[in-house]
Amino acid sequence: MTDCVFITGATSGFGRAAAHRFAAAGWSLVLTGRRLERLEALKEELQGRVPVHIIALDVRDSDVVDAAVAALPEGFTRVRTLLNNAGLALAPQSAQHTDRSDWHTMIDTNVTGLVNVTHALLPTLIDVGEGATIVNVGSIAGQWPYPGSHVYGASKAFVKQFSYNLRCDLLGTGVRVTDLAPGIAETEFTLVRTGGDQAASDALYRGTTALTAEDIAEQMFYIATLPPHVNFNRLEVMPTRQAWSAFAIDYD
Ligand code: NDP
Ligand code: 8X3
Repeated sequence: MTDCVFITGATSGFGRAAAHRFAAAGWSLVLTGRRLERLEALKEELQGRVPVHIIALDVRDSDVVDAAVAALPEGFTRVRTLLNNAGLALAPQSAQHTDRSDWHTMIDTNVTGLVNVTHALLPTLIDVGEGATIVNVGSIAGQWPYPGSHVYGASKAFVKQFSYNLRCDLLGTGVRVTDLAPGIAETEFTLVRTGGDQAASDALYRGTTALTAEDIAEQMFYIATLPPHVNFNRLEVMPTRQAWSAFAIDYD
């Protein structure tokens, strides 16, 4: 039986690139996201090479997630790697100028959605045991503060600590957990964050060299195919052309 990867947020960016990377290595794919047309197009592209099962779902809905996992068809039930990748940032302005609903959407997606999928797939991953892998997509924003990160960065700090805590509880099961924490990467992320402002997204990436979705997909694949006795607890990766900034000081 081929290895099987379950990818959330496969309709764009890292998740879509990961679908291609794991397909290239012959893995069976369970691809999820809300946009069915994109899932269908991806399935069309990849199903000649590997088995592909698509599920249009919103990770925020635990009942839907549980039902989707319970209904995985034969050939897709032995999930060996979970890529908890679905997520988003909203409201790049300062906290005091944001809508509370945007905060809720980030928490519901990046925190609640991620734990929903994890909870649904944990019994399977534990059953697979040695070599099973959970890659939780965190962010440099979960470690380092910056203006406009407010709830987004806090949600990714949750991802980091949840990953570490899972490691404690899963000790002895063989299941690995990694907080993969990228820096700036060019995907649809900034388009979503800015409410569809293509010019703002283009401006952020123009004139520098951001990470690509393929860079992150390669790291996901690397983490998932390490020898079973090796666990990366956290992998933080920035492009060479990104670093930290100075402390801000409020002068008179
Ligand atoms: P994209 O916007 O390109 O992709 C985000 C994916 O998440 C889409 O496939 C989207 O699918 C899915 N998604 C969003 N909300 C939901 C939901 N409620 N239910 C199901 N799926 C959902 O961004 P990236 O590929 O860049 O982002 C992937 C992850 O990487 C995110 O967790 C992000 O926070 C993180 N990240 C991104 C960085 C970057 O600079 N790009 C850096 C660090 C971390 P759909 O809309 O079809 O549901
Ligand atoms: C997204 C990366 O640099 O915008 O998680 O925080 S960054």
